[in-house]
Amino acid sequence: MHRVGQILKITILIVLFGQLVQGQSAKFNAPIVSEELVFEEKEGLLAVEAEHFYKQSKSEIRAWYRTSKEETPRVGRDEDDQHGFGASKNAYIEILPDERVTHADKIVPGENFTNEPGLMAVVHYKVKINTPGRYYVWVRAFSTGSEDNGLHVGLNGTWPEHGQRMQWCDGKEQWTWDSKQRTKEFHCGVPNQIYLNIEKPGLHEIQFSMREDGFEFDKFILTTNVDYSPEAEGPESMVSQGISPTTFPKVEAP
Ligand SMILES: [Ca+2]
Ligand SMILES: [Ca+2]
Ligand SMILES: [Ca+2]
Repeated sequence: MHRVGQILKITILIVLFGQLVQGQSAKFNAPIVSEELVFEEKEGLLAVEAEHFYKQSKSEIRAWYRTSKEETPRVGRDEDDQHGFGASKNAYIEILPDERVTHADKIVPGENFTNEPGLMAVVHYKVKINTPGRYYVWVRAFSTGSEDNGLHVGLNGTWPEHGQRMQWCDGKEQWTWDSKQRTKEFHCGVPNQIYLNIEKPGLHEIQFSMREDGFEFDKFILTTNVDYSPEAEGPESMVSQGISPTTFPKVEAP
């Protein structure tokens, strides 16, 4: 009887601990900025931290989870280390679980991959555009193997052709800026083909959606300059209205 009691006690503790961890992980997919927060473009340049989305949608099968010094989501399979070190503002978001880790793992469209934009794991950002025009989109990503390196970008709920299939081949094992579109001919992507045409000044919404699970997303930039190329953590983001979120604690080098 005594042993049964002990086993029961341990079982209850394990279940409670599991729920605690799960509960905390679930929290890491909640927005940390309010719906009132709007980022602003100035002189043809806009920068936004990926972790500053105000909303997620289509997150039933895959969702974005935040990682920072004190926050490590545990949501199913995720085999690589965390990469908070070197991330802009010491935080990033990742699509989890990551079920397709290597080329050997089977592609399951609608689950671990989707070539269709806007279908799965969408993050939304509010921005104020002062200068209408064509904006080239740059994203800072971290990929460890041959996978986890595709994303889609859209505008005001639409997913134009030139926001589809952003692709990274260079810069493995480090935070890497890129702006290339994967095509049939060029699997590693073509430069200057990822852009959004923003025709009117004012409030707009930028969305990103999953192409590959396990994608790690630090920050994005919109620029009207076709020759622009971001360096290091990129420019600071500017706020048009609302309160800027607080910065996460610095992450030491692994
Ligand atoms: Ca991962
Ligand atoms: Ca993956
Ligand atoms: Ca970041």
